[in-house]
Amino acid sequence: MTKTSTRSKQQPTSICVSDAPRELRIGLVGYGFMGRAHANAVHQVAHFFGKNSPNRRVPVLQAVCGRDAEKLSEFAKTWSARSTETDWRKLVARSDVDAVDICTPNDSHMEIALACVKHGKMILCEKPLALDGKQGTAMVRAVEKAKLPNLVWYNYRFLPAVTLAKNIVDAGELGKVFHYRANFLQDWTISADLPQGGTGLWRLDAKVAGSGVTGDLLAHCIDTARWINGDITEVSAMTETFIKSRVHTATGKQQPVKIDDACAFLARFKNGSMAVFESTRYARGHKALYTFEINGEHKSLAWDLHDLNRLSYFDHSVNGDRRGWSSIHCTDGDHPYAGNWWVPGLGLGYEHSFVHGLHEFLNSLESPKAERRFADFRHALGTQFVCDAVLEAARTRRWTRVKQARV
Ligand code: SOE
Repeated sequence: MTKTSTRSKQQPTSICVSDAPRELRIGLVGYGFMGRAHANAVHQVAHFFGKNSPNRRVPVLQAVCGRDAEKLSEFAKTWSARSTETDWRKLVARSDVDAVDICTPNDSHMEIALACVKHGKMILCEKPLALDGKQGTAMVRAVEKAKLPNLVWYNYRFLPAVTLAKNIVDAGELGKVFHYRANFLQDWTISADLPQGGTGLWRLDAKVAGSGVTGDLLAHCIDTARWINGDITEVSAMTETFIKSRVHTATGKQQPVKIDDACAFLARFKNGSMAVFESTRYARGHKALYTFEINGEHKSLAWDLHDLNRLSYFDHSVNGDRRGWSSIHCTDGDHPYAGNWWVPGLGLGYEHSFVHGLHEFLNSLESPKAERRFADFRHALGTQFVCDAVLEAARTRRWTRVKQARV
């Protein structure tokens, strides 16, 4: 807060340190694609959200951790990190770190998260929560027992058009919901020459990733679906691995590919609605086509990541001669998050979803009893259980009950 001196009106203004917002000192583990997305959110959020809130904590990039010292130093310079560590165990133990942001491949989430709990750190964890529900359960038990604030970065819910869809459904405007459908289509693994393992390509290595498109892409669709339309109770699924072996970057040898390259599943929700989900990395021409549609008695809604500021909206109550799909450009002050940014009509992008997610986390620190808009570990465990059930259903070729996240 800026204060004018009482001694003389001519004196310059000064910052009263005791009134300055308390920092939330974040230690970022991992400096890849997600490290950049999160670091950007850390720097942006206080510029656009929570400015008038006296108890609001202001995140700072206290430390960043990665194994390659050269890349780490480059990252730290680019993103103005205050310090670096090459061993995540040291970062987690530091007394000047309040929260740890885990941006590493999936096989390390549990170990790092459990160490954070031991050191009393808040945790922000990349999705999916863990390799499987068993690991996820241990993580939920630990953070909840220690009462540590926790978040999983399911980011797409925080795009204004997606949040608007949630708000419309929560207001009961759709009436009874009949259908939910979602796709997440990519094409980047079609070449058989692509190896498995290493930067980015760990996503093709089942030991590191846990699963293929199910945990990487469908997990996003499942998170959004459960957030908007409630719990999923049972699933039936098929998966395919089109390229059965790839060179592993660690060994230089051809090794079997154990991830699902593509997955399609049917689901039933607790509210009686039914769903179709599909994801693949073999849909030539599609880079990251995440779409969903929800059909209710009175209204339908549809969204498309490639046109992310728009929500398609159909309202059956409109007179028959004017009835049709409209396209809401969610960039006005009335739309979720949009009013904090630019003037109406100017769109937001992918990176803003992370800024909004961090904003929601900071809100929850300020008002712990307020409704949570982000996926905490428990919600993410529910998503993990759906992923587990999908993989199990594909393996057994049977309808499979989804375990609910009551630990
Ligand atoms: C995979 O290509 C990927 O980067 C996912 O890991 C992200 O979670 C998704 O948002 C975009 O695609």
